[in-house]
Amino acid sequence: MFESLKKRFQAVFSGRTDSILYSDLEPEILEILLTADVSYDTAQKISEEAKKRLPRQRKIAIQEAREAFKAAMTEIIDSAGSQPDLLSFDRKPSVILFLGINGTGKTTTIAKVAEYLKRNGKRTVIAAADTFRAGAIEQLAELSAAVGVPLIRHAQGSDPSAVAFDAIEHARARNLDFVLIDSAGRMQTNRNLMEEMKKIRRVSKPDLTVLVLDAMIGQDAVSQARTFFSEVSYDCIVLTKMDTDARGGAILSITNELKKPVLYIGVGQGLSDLQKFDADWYLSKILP
Ligand SMILES: Nc1nc2c(ncn2[C@@H]2O[C@H](COP(=O)(O)OP(=O)(O)O)[C@@H](O)[C@H]2O)c(=O)[nH]1
Ligand SMILES: [Mg+2]
Repeated sequence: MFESLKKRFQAVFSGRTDSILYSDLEPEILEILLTADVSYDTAQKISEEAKKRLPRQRKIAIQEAREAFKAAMTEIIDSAGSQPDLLSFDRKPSVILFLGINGTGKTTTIAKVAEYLKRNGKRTVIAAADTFRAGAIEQLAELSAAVGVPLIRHAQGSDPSAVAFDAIEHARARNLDFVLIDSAGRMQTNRNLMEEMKKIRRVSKPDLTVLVLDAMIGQDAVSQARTFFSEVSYDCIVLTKMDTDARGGAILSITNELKKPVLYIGVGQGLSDLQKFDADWYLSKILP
């Protein structure tokens, strides 16, 4: 993952023995960030944070510049707040609502999270509340069967909030730990769908609302999150498809601009291809 990004940082930070001024490195660093899908504002912010940590006029060793740059990126990621820990949720049932545009990986992520919870001894039910798209309910039926967790489903076209409500009732009656609610992808222009999403939230009163974003769309993920979800709040983000040729910078723009922590990253299509996002792991992947 992110090999090309690491290679480019390697060219800046490795094999240099002379001391330098940070300002001499700055244009190159900014360019690398921009080509890795970091937004202009976020790239500037990272550079400013790095400069704050370094002397202005004095030349420094390259290692010192690297440390300041790394600390700047850590600061950006940390500024989004800390991640929730699902295993410490103790309300029964805890309700998690998943939102996102069609195709970002919502349904797959729900199956992965259900699998993760099951592996950790938690009992879960899934609500097939994407009743809008043909095939969505069947897809979830297959996935929930593969994981081995129950699915609450109604007919296609029925009220998604009613599905969510039934799943919560199902969990209450059986003392289950989690309800995971799928939802239909949103069209910005479709007011009904926006209202539907608000209604699901109102009815299900989620303990956690997760926005699923696709890393392949890079910088657009941030504007998508802004425009589509300006009316419905969410707590944290899952960034999917990090295993594809995603250039890796989206994490920095998302945390800096949306100020929501990344909870998980999707690293493949399989049920176990979900990783808890870890800033140290990420930085070790992109920096030499
Ligand atoms: N490579 C890869 N593919 C993924 C990942 N997450 C989801 N997908 C694929 O993306 C496509 C859309 O996923 P789906 O869960 O149906 O998206 P939804 O419309 O948001 O529910 C499917 O082909 C998934 O297998 C991921 O982390 N990596
Ligand atoms: Mg879906």
